[in-house]
Amino acid sequence: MSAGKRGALIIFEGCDRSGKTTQSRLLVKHLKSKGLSVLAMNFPERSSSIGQVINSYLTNSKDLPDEVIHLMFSANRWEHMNQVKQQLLEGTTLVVDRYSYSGVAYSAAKGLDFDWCYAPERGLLKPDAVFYLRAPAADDLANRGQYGEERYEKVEFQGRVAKVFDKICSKEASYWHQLDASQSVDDLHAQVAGIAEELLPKVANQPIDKL
Ligand code: T5A
Ligand code: NA
Repeated sequence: MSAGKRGALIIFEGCDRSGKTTQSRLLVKHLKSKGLSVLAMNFPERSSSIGQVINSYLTNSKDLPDEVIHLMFSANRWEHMNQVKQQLLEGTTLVVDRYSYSGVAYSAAKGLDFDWCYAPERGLLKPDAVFYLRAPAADDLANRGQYGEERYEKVEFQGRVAKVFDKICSKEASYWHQLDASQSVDDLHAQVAGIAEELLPKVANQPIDKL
């Protein structure tokens, strides 16, 4: 990519086991094979001190009030924003497994107010594209590998999370791409790769927006 052209911020969102990690890895590999500068990231980023608290919460070894863990997930994104911005400006495309929308969806599904949940996300970098891997029914993903080991992996709760993602998807339709998560890995990847390849040259000269 030539100097002065920025990379794209591409997010994968969806319920637990919807295939985000699988698809983000395939997209990274695909874009690299085209000679592009691309990096994978994921939130929560569990290696920082905040990330370690989040990890102990998710693995059920630590309990925290809903509001507190919500703000920690948000802080975990904020602590990486300078680095993300710099990489985008250097021309690197970032493929990110979960972002602010997971933050809002999981907390709102617990009963916290939607606008309250969204407030700490304001000012974070706005994605150029969100791939929303949506399962046709809440229990479609429950038989996928290792479902049920972490805190939120319960069918009824995932159904509520999906409803919040659906609401955000209809509001943010201009850059959200809803894809059927029950398709094969290869079919999904073909759709994702096609959209991403069209997107990259389009955003290269656009300013980076904020949420
Ligand atoms: N969270 C996260 C918040 O509450 N607030 C926040 O702000 C954030 C960022 C951890 C939890 O944190 C919550 C949400 C989560 O509950 P995580 O680390 O992203 O978030 O969760 P993981 O457990 O790593 O990942 P997921 O469970 O979400 O799984 P993925 O990445 O969606 O799915 P993937 O690709 O690992 O695939 C799961 C299984 O399905 C198979 C795979 O081989 C694998 O076995 N599979 C398919 N099978 C059939 N057809 C397909 N198309 C398939 N694609 C994958
Ligand atoms: Na994942």
